[in-house]
Amino acid sequence: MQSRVIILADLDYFFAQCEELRNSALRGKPVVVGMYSGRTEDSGAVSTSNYEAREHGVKSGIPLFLAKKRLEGTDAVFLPVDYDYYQQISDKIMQVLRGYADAFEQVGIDEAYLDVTMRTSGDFEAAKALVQEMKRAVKSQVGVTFSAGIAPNKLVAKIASDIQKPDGVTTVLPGEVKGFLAPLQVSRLLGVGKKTSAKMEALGIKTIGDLAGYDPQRLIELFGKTLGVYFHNAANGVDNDIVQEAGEAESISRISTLKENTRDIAAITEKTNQQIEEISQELAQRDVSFKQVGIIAIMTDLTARSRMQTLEQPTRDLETLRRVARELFEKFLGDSTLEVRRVGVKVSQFTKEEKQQRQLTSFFQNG
Ligand code: DCP
Ligand code: CA
Ligand code: CA
Repeated sequence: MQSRVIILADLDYFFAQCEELRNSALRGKPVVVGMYSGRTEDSGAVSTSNYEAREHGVKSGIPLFLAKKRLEGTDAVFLPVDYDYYQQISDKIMQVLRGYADAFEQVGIDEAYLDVTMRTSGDFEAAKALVQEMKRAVKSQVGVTFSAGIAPNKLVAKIASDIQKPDGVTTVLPGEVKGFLAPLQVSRLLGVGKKTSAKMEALGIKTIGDLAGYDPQRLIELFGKTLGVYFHNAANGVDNDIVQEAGEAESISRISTLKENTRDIAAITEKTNQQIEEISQELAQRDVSFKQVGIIAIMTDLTARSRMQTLEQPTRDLETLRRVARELFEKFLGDSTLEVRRVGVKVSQFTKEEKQQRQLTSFFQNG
């Protein structure tokens, strides 16, 4: 399978840039947007600041009184957070960006992932040109700049977007992923906070490269299965998470009525195999694999029952789906005495497989 082309666009110094947008007299001056707690005149924290203010060590999260002190003697402007206004600007920008994506996923108020694999035919040079076009469009239609990362997956695109700011672009080609990540601090990875990075440092793991080379079995012992597997995959630049609109269907399912009420597994699987045929086509269209299979049965008394199974590995194999659905129905019929009226099949937990990269799951299976 060819590599995906994923963009993460992150708006520059967003709240402060919005303030500059509505009042151009602010441009060139240090601008600090603060969350005032109201206890005293200066109590509260910095929400964000523009790059002029950052030169004085003023950044998100520091106390406002400290920001005041650091900006003493400058023509700095302090403003309170106006969330509704930033939301309006964000909505406009997201609408523009959405037009450039095969699939679009907004994250928070100032970031969005774009899957542009199809429209660029998987070509990263085309993606770079596309980002320049997006930048021009957002600048001319809304008046705001953003920085972007272009990479084979969301994890790397996000980290790349942080490298050149403001108004920058960083591209990481599929073959460059490991080398790009290796020298970076582990704290760049989502989920590695102060506590975790301290724990890792005590183990001699400082960089993402250190983490990538660390024994995965040991990581699981230290951090548990879920986190251990995630850390290993993330450090190796493996991330199959798909770009998906929040609220977009995260499952594919079919349900239909049987010719007659029955407890006959052959009659049931005849119906579900038709459904599975359709589900399989949709999986191919969306280019996703699934990890979870569910069945549903509506009984003659109209109660609904469901059963679910999570697979060892994601798959899109038709035979596997047929087999698992059949097994679930066989078990289910053993648990009930009623006849079945309607049946359904559902697949969920979608991923996009990057076959060329070694997966921890297969790593364990092969020893
Ligand atoms: N924000 C906040 N408090 C924080 C961090 C962020 O209120 N501790 C708000 C203000 C930011 C917005 O969220 O403008 C987006 O956060 P980012 O982390 O993306 O930071 P900026 O967009 O401000 O700056 P950058 O140019 O580094 O992306
Ligand atoms: Ca930002
Ligand atoms: Ca952000």
